[in-house]
Order: sequence, then structure tokens, then C-alpha cells
Amino acid sequence: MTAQPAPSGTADKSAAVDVVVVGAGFAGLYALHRLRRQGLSVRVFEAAAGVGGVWYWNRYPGARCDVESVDYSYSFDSALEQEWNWTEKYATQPEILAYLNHVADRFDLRRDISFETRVTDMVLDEKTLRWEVRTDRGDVVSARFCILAVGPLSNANIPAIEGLDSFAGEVYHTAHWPHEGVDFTGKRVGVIGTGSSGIQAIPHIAKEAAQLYVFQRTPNYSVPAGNIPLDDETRAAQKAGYAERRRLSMLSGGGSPHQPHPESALDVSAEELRQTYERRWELGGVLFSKAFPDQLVTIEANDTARLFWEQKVRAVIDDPAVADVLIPKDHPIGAKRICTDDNYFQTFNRDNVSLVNLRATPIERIDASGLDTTEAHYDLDALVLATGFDAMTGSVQKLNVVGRGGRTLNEAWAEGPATYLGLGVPGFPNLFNIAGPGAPSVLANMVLHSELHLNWVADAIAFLDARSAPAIEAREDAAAEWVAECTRRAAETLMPQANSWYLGANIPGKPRVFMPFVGGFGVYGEIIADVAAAGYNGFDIHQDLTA
Ligand code: N01
Repeated sequence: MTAQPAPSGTADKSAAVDVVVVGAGFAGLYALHRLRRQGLSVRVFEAAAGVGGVWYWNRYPGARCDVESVDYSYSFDSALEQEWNWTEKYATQPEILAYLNHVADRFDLRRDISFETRVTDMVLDEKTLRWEVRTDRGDVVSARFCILAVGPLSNANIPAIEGLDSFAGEVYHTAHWPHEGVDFTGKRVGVIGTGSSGIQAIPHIAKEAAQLYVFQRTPNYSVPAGNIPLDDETRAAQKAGYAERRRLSMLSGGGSPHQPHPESALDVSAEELRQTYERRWELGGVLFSKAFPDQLVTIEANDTARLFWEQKVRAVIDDPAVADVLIPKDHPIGAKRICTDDNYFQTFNRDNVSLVNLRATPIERIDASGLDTTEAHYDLDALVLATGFDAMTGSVQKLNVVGRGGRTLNEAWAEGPATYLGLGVPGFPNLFNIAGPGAPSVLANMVLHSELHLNWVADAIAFLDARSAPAIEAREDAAAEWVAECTRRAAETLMPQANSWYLGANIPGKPRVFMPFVGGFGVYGEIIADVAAAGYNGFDIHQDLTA
């Protein structure tokens, strides 16, 4: 074990620690707590001025989680579970950020976090198998282990639209929203993008703006968020049932305690089908996609969900021609992350809201006064880019990670992210990627997923230390088999049928690989636990530095 690092802002910019963690979101904070508890020295670098990761940056109006608050929260400390009071079924961004700040204070985490500090380089010293980590503030830290907790949805995608820089009005990206908020009152606003972020923000912006133009390229499936305030009685019942809730979540497909209907959507009566979807509709959140076990496996089962959804949505849109443009036709429901909303479709009934179908009339350019499609010019005072992320790999690839033989992680991932279990990359010993490609990642509850991963990493470190082994490293053959296994499992579902960011399809030139492990959170947890129990098969445990 090495000395504690110097806190950020002190003169000592060089240090040696056991572990460097990149990112202070849900995963980074837990990494720090868990590994510190194991007696390791840990230094966390975070580009933002505060903790929270995605919940620090994504402050757009309407930002809210689509997993229930009671489940989208840490499980590692039962006192924390009992003392924190979520006020709503689905927490808003400010409440989640307040929770994370509470956690940072309660567990005294800030003293080992360097804020406003971006990691620029991580270079392996092959002789010592230690990593030299450099930051944009001049830190040079030697670490035995590196944990990438940068988040799969943290590298904002700015679309390459001609003239974007020439726009004279305000430009915002949902993932970099001003902390002081934005007042759209009386303004002509354009929103580009109708994914989860756009769909959450649009109803709120519509209430303020004089005129809102929604520039939609691809329509999306969205279900009502189903948010309600939590009363004391509900909260008490949730807290009393926490242990069972967590147990079910860890075994489940997506990290929440709700189980799908036990039968195929095609084997139940019409009434049971309707009632099952109705219950999920009432529950709100993303689990509408998982009402039946085969909903994302066969198109026939999927069609039952899609038809239910379409009926519900058409019923709330006044103009059938507008509804036609808002209803997706190019992918199965749930094959892209389903969105959740607060009166999104009803927003298009407002007089001050216009839907612009970019499939029929694509964007040509932006100029100082607004946006040109092939059909019209739209004068705008403000432009909101709800254009998503270079997901899963984008933030990792911004780091210059250099492994064995001077090979960068970007070179290793040129054909797509190759990992073993999502955790290890051959040629990059003692480097762990958290909740990214090759893991359930964004298909699961990211809080429990982060805990699962970091407990595994902490145990792996303890395993090494018990044997005085310097390093663990994923084997090439194991990674190749895992990538093939992930691809095979994805191909057995409908998921690759959508041009989604799961596949990298939203970023021009990105290799088209289905990145998350689709086999389910519980199944994945068993796989990685079995690997650990078998002495980390598929990994080389280096017993000395020459191995
Ligand atoms: O990003 P997206 P997001 N011209 O990539 C459009 C999580 N999340 O930030 O589909 C015109 O989904 C693009 O169009 P198309 C959640 O996992 C969760 O909304 O490429 N349009 C699309 O409509 C989610 O899935 C929560 O044709 C352009 C939109 O921009 C993930 O984050 C809330 C364009 C991008 O949608 C990402 O969601 C928010 C262009 N040049 C986010 N480029 C909750 O927990 C892009 N688009 C509820």
C-alpha cells in the first residue's frame, strides 16, 4: 500500500497511489469508498467542479431518471438506504445530484477527489506494470490500478451541421446545460433531437417559448414517466422491503425488482396481454420494454407491445397527420432505449409547437438567424441540441490510454470495443472499465451495476494482494470469445435491428458493433462471479513483473 495522495490544488503534483479512478459519478464515488475501505490509497480525478457525473452535467428542464428512485440508489450501506428520503417515484436531476452530494459528504469522499481536473494520459510502464496518469493540471500520478468510471453517456455529440457556429442566438446542448438554467420566455426556440433528452425537455420548453420548432429526424417510442410524489407510507414500505427488493434486482434482467410476465406475449389471452401492458404503462419508466420475456426476441411478440403503444399514443394526439410523423416505423419498440415523458405527445397539440419532419425536409444549414431545411427557413432565438452522445466508448477514447508495446486503447478498439467481461482489455493490465461495452451497461440500473463491477474489481485486487501478484490481465482468446458471445446474444434479439447508439450508429464512421451485453444483469452477475470463483479464468494473473 502507498501513501495517501496530496489533495488537489496543493503543490505536490506527483504521487504514488494504489488506484486512480477517472470520474466522480455513481461509479467513481463508490470505487473510492469501496477501495478505501479495503485499505487502498485512491485518487479520483473529475473534470467537473462537483460530484455527480452525468447528473452533474445534464441539467436540462425535465431531466429525471427513468428507473425508480428507490432502486436507482446505492445498496452498499443499509443505513444510507434508510436515512435518505426520495420525494418522488422517479427522481429529478436536482434530487439525484443532492443525493450524490450527500453520499460524498457522508462518506468523506471529497478529500481524495481532484475536481476540475481532466485526465489526459494513462501510460503503462511495462517494467513495473504501473500506470503513469497525467492530467491537464500537471498532475503526474503513478498508480498500480486504474479504474475508468467515465460513464457510457458522457461525451456529448455535437452534430456536424453546416453553419452551426455562425448562429447568432443562444446554443445549448442538453448534456451541458447552464447551471443557472435558461429562460425561454417569449423566444423562438428550435430543438434538434427527439431521443430521451429531447423528449423530456420539449414539454417544458414548450410551456415557456413563444414558438417551439421540434426538428425530428427519427421518431421515438416514449411512454409516460408515471411519476408520482412518494408519501411517508410508501417510503416506509419501500424501506422495509429493501433487502428483498435488492435481491430481486440483482437477479433480474435490468437491475430492478420487477419481473416480466412468466409467459410469452403470444401465449396469453388478449385480456391478459392488455392488462399486462396496462400495468407497465401505469408503472411508468423503461420497463414497458420488458413486460414479456420475448418482447425483444420475436417481432410477433414485439408487435403486440407496439400496437398497444400506438393505440395509446394516437389517442392523445389531436392531428392524425402529426401522429403519423411521431409514430416510429423503422424499428421494433424497445430496440432503441425507450424514452419516458411527461406529456410529450400532447405537447404537439399546442398552438406554439410545430413538428418539422427532417426525413421529408432535411436540414441544409444553420445561419445567423436560424435554420434552413430543404423546404423553409426557421427564424430562431435559441437552439437546443438534444443530439445525444458518442456513447459507451466516446469518453474512454478521449483519454490517451497506452498499454503494452505502446499500443493505445483506441488502436485496440479500432474495430469496436473488445473486452473480456466488459472489465478487462488484453494488453492493458490492471485497468478496469466500469459499466461500459461488453457489460450490461446502459441496459441495466447503472447504480447497482457500478456496485457489482466495483465489488468484483475490489475482490480481484484482494485476490492479487493475497498472492503478492502484481497484476491481472485479460487474455486475448478470452476477450475474443466474449466479444463473439456478446454479438451472438445480441443477434438472438431484435436489438440490432434499430440504428441505435447501442450500435454506434449515431456517430458517422464508428464501427457498428452491438456494445452492451444483452443477456441480462442477473445472468451477467453470475458469469463474472463464476469467473472470480474459478480463480479468474480468462485472465492472466501475473506472479512477477516479467510474466
Ligand atoms: O440522445 P439520443 P439522448 N440532425 O442519441 C438526433 C440516456 N438518457 O441524449 O435518431 C438531426 O437518444 C437523433 O436523431 P436520429 C438514455 O439511455 C436517459 O436523447 O439519429 N437530428 C436523436 O433523435 C438515452 O437513450 C434519460 O435520427 C440529429 C437525438 O438527436 C441516452 O441517454 C434521459 C442529428 C439524439 O438522441 C441518450 O439520449 C436522457 C442531426 N445531425 C438520456 N444528430 C432518462 O433517464 C442527432 N440527432 C430518462
